[in-house]
Amino acid sequence: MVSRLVLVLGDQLSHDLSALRAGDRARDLVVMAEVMDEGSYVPHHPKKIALVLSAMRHFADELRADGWQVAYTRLDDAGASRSIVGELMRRGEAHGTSEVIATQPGEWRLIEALEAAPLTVTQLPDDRFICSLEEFDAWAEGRRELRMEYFYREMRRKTGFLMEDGKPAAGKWNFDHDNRKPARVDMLRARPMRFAPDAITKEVLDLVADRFGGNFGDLRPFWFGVTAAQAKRALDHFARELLAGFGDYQDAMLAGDRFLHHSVLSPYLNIGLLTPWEICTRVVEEWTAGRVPINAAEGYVRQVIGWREYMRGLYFREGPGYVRRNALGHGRALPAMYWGAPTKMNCVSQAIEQTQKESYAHHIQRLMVTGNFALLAGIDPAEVHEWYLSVYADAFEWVEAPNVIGMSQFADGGIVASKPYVSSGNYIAKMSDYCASCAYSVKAKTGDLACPFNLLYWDFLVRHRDRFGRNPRMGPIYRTWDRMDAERHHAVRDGAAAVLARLDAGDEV
Ligand code: DLZ
Ligand code: SF4
Repeated sequence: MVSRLVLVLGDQLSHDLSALRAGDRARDLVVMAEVMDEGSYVPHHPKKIALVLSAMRHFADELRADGWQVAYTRLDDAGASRSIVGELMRRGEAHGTSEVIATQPGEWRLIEALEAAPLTVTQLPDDRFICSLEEFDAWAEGRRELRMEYFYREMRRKTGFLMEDGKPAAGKWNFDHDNRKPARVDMLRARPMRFAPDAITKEVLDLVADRFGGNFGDLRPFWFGVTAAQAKRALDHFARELLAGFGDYQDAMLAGDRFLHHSVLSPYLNIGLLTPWEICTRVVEEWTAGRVPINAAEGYVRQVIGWREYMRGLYFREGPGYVRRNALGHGRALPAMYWGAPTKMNCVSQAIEQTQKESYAHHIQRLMVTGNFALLAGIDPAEVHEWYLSVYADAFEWVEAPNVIGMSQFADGGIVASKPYVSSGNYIAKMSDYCASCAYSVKAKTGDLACPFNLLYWDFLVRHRDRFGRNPRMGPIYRTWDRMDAERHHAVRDGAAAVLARLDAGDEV
């Protein structure tokens, strides 16, 4: 006899999940379900689907070994329904209960589905985060501006990470200024740890190839870890081999090196195989032992306890309508190159090719290449949001939407970012080796060879002058434009119009 169902979703694979803590091994039944609705609400990258499904199957085995009864639905099970709620109802009917304990999902869509279900569902807070939603709201309440930096300092104080006698370690809160170095190709640089697929993963890979083989993205080779033990090994490897250079090179991009010093731990963290405490404890340990510089440890800890938690707080604070915001009124369709069609822009081509192969690109590729281009070209932010949610293995809406709608596309009108993250080709030229082998010239500001980022940058600023012209941080940029002569103005705007017309016609850019 089962008294309640305990729901565990594909990104809730943590043994100390609030729903599991509230459940009773002796009387409750854990429900885990591979369902088509979750596999297809956006066209997920096949690697992302395989990661989630294989990690779910491994986690279910761990729960059984830990004494839980688990009702696990495989995607190809006969008689299974399409949705999480459908599976809860089916299991409930079979076991004579309509009571469900869940941990609040990371997406409004599912929260609302659970609320509307004809079941008695208790949604417990997801406390696998440093900051609770109540705590975030209390921090945000009454502030004119929500600045990540101040939130981050609160989280440093709360956790004690990199704190000495109540003060920030090494005398400063933030060492970002040191973290902007370009990088050189280094054949000896370590790579993120790779894992060979075991029998469970191999079975999942066949299933995903069969059901989702038409989605954008390469399924194989598949090398992600799929258990907490593997994720821990990947963390340890990162801390020992790569962390030291993480700070210096975190914004660098190289055609021949997809990962540089990035940890690629976000897919594990965001499905629950690692906790923020575990990661930060390990990173701080390396700094305390004198093995990594402060700018590396601080930069990494800031991403985890600062930025990531701040994104989550905002997503839930802003409500379900956030993903539909479009403050700049952008409506252009997402160009086919985002789904792998050819482009002559080497930076975009490199970022998208590695996205296709790895289901991963690092933050500057996402923000300053694909995100920057979409914003400059005036792409509909809802389409941009859906693309990022689809293609990245670490993308779940609570973290992806504020990064894309807010930070990258300025579609929330300035809640996350105080000014739009736009740049000409100069930034990409400085931080990468992409421009050297590009069909365009980053030095050319006008003319047929001009880098499209150079043309679209000014065109964007002029189009949106009403909104940004009075922003004190953007004044100098507009003054630079005003100093250019009329001929240059025409050449830039005509060049930009030609690029946009090619995009609209579906021609290669
Ligand atoms: C992303 C994903 C995929 C592809 N498949 C499943 C699934 O079959 N079953 C499941 O429980 N969860 C899956 N997920 C993760 C959910 O989409 C995720 O829990 C919600 O989007 C909330 O973040
Ligand atoms: Fe990208 Fe422009 Fe550089 Fe080409 S020249 S790689 S389009 S920034």
